[in-house]
Amino acid sequence: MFLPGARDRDVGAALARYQAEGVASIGPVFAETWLAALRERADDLMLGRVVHEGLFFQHDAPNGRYEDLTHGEGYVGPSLAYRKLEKLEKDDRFRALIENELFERIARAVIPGDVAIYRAVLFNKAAGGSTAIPWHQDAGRFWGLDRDPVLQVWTALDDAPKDAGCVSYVPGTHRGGRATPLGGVVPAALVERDDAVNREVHVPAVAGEVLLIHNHVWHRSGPNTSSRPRRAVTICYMSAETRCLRTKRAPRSFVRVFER
Ligand SMILES: O=C(O)CCC(=O)C(=O)O
Repeated sequence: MFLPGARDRDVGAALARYQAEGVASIGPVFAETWLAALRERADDLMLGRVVHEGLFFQHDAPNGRYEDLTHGEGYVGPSLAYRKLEKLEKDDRFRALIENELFERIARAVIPGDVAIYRAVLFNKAAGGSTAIPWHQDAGRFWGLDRDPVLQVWTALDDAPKDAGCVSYVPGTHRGGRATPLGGVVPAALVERDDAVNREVHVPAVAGEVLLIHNHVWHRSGPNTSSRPRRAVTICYMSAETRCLRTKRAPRSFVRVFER
């Protein structure tokens, strides 16, 4: 799974940067054979060649506009233009990624006690199209939890240069907490007030590179204008004590991944 030495890499400096800036790279971590296996599985899931009950799918909007995405349609047939797949923990290969020893070490350095995941997501940007993701935070009432998670571990399965829609962020914004109580998309007025576009830092990544992303940092990603797919997996780790507050349906319980 790992590049030589990567499993035991010292991540102290990256953790300090993540705490200070809100995003930090720990560099390329995964070997090409493992990345190829994950890319193959991502495509097999989108094409319906591997099926897991309960996997969440959201297809890209035909016009590539975030505002025009449809919600609740799920799997709409074989296509490599799904924007997002969730519940990757149902898949054995992605489960192995979620539970790898390096990610465990990182999660335990940030999160006291037993660790669960809020979500494990494929963010897919099909070649020559796809949807830009606007400035957002991954927290707030929208997430329906009794506390906000703080750690997302993002892995590039393909090279993700700027023209393929790399992640970008506004350094330090995580220290301001939630931009709105609701969370999610940061309202345009706040983006303008805080001059986000001029403070934006792009984080082009190579295949196998891993980023630590604080849930409160303002981040976004552009469309993929390149001729290659851009697939990435993000895993949100949190304390296993985190409770779901939703009342309209039965509260969610979260998959525990690292227990003492
Ligand atoms: O991979 C991307 O394009 C965006 C990732 C992201 O926004 C997230 O993990 O919340």
